[in-house]
Amino acid sequence: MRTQVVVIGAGPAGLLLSYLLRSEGLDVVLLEARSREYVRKRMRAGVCEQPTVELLREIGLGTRLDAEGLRHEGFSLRFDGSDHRVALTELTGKAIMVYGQQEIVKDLIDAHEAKGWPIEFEVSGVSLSGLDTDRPRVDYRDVTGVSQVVDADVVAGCDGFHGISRPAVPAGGLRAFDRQYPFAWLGVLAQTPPSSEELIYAHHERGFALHSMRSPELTRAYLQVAPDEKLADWSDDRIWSELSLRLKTDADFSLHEGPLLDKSITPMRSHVVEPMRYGRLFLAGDAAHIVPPTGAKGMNLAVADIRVLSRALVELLQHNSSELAESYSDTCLKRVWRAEHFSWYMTSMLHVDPDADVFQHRLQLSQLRYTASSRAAATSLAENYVGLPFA
Ligand code: RFL
Ligand code: PHB
Repeated sequence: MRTQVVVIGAGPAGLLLSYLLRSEGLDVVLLEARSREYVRKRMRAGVCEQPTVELLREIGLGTRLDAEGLRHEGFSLRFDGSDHRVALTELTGKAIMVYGQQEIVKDLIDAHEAKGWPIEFEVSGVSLSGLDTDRPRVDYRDVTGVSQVVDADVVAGCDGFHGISRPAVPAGGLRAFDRQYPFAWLGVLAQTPPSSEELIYAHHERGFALHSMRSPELTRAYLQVAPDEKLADWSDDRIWSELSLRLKTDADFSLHEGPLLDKSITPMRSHVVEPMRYGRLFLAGDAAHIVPPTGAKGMNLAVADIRVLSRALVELLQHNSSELAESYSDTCLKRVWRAEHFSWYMTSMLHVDPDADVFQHRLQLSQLRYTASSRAAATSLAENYVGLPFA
């Protein structure tokens, strides 16, 4: 088989890239290891930055987002027993949209299917070769187990943090930057109306808690736990009582409990590789960088990478101009490092570090009080949270 671009991975990054390239008339093969049903149901991010929302509208994918997404103009920082609202829209003129990542994934899959653009689900044994030539090759087995070979002009590694694209780069081809955090998030989805109209990021001596949502009927919440925590040790009752302790206020906040539909534990890590390219392999999204979820940046960074990459590949493959492809990594890494810093900052300000001493604890509370009381500090947080402009 011969194609222009092989995209590995049908998460938000791979699906969006395939959609944008095919809309420009490029020939794409899109490969995904998991099944269609699994990908459509995989529960992850909830917050879309303003630039993400604008891009999805611009490319004709804003209809369901605007009908079902929840526009939020602020969120609460909860500490010392009370709420301190970060007025996102008042401070920046922008807002965020609570719209689940799996809804964006569904919209992108539906858009592919409506146009008759194939996605190969349940492929296995994907391997890359010839990345430093101008004719890279991808070998894989299709859903029926038959071996396939594709010769391409470019391979886009959009296969997430545990994919095969990044490890396919020979030793010395990339430099990695890594930070592990001494905690994880236990996330739940509950069949109960949210207990607050806005997100609540709570700092508590027992650990961080986040109250979020997916719809007027579905609550999403997270608890800071130890990295080696076992899900089996967390009964529904224990989860609700811990959430209610950490989200307690001096006012009359009450948590709406309900059946838990999903529970999972996610370790927290920061990781970046430089450059986001090796020869004809371009890395995008979680394949190139991950952030701890506290700043709600991972999916939004993936979207930002793809906006830059899609233009670069159209220029390269349709107009034989390599300028944007050459600057792809540098352009993206500026935004990536801003988001890495913001995510680290939100994480450090809000979590209880088991290794921190009382001095660090006092610094953390001081930072929270400053953010809550200074318009300048709150504006800095808000402009990062709603998303800095793409360009
Ligand atoms: P994905 O979504 O991991 O997709 C990669 C795809 O590649 C497939 N794959 C392969 N396919 C073929 N061959 C192989 N060898 C393959 N290996 C893997 C996988 O099956 C998958 O379909 O990466 P992508 O597209 O870069 O998207 C990144 C986002 O998923 C991620 O950054 C966000 O979910 C992070 N994140 C959040 N981001 C936000 O912007 N806002 C949030 O509010 C937010 N909250 C979160 C989050 C991530 C979380 N977890 C579970 C890590 C909350 C949580 C709890
Ligand atoms: C979510 O709703 O899943 C969510 C919201 C905000 C975050 C992370 C996750 O910072």
